[in-house]
Amino acid sequence: MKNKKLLYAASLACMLLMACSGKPVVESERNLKNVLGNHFLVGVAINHLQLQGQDSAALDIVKTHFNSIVPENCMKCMIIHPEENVYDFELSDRFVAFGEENGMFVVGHCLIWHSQLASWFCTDENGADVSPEVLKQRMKDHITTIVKRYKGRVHGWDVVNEAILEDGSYRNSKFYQILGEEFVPLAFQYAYEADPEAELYYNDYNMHFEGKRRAVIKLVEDLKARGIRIDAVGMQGHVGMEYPQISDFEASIEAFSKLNVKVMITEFDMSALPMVRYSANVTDTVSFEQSMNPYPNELPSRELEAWNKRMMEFMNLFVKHSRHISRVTFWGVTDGDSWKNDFPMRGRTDYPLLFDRNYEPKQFVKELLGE
Ligand code: 9MR
Repeated sequence: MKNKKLLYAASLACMLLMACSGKPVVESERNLKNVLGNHFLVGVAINHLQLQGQDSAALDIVKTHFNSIVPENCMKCMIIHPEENVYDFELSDRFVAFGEENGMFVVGHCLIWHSQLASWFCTDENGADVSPEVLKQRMKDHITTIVKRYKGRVHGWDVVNEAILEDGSYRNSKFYQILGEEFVPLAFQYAYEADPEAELYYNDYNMHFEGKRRAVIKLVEDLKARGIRIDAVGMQGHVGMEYPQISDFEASIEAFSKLNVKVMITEFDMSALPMVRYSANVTDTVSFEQSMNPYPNELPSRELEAWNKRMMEFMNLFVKHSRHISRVTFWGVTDGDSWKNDFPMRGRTDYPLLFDRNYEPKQFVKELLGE
């Protein structure tokens, strides 16, 4: 309740600020980026359809409510760098241009990730693993080419994504197998050299697990001790109705806040469906079961109310820690866009985002806007 009041007070202060600055407060300015903008950037992931001009209604929402964007898929290795000497910048160019045209804080996602990695990246012509030297060179070429292309235009990069497991051990990815833990500092160093002005982030899901929390703290401390730039820890936040406990999530925000880096909530969505898996690792899938898809037509009002309430609890948590949290990004615009409809079980109907399938704001958004 106290936090809720805080949120309203903040939004009121924001309105007052605008009024005092001489800028008229018109109806169209009651949007998320104005209401939350004095706490943190309000971001959203942009998908292929939007970039290809096939979903202008979603783009209108993006322009109205958000001041930061991240590409949901188009900068992933498989898409942007499908073969060793082939880059495909078509969609990423459009993505960056859209951010620039709309004066947004543009985030690049993601430079080094075990998943959606083009098959050539870690193997030689016989399919065997490349040597550490070759992999370092490939990482350097990949990072340098992409980061330099958007130098000064992409403001922050998810440099390394999902390198650590819940128990705190390193994921046994090809990068880890060939280079050991060293692939992380190398990636950050290459990114820094390509654009010394860009912010650089480590990004992961399930950051509320104690083991992962500890390992990420160590990762950040080690980079800093070696004088390697890291600006933020990105907590993805693919959460559900039953997980995680907000107190566990908060413990990680607090722990990362003490590291002298920013904290960012980078991929927030909240599944309204029964929990199947808490992992956000894209290969952790299970086969479809009707009983796990209880709301194929609409989310019943009781469940919707519970979803709105829990979203507000998370938002209040972010506002409470906004001295350290510099950005909160949602992983898609409408429920229809969400990867959660197909993960971890393909073919479910989920309701994890701020706008429904008719592009209407959920009650959570209306409340934030004071409606
Ligand atoms: O939402 C993304 C989905 O459309 C893709 O199919 C999938 C694989 O590339 O990646 C999803 O986004 C992931 C993000 O890039 C990294 N963190 C976990 C996200 C959900 O899997």
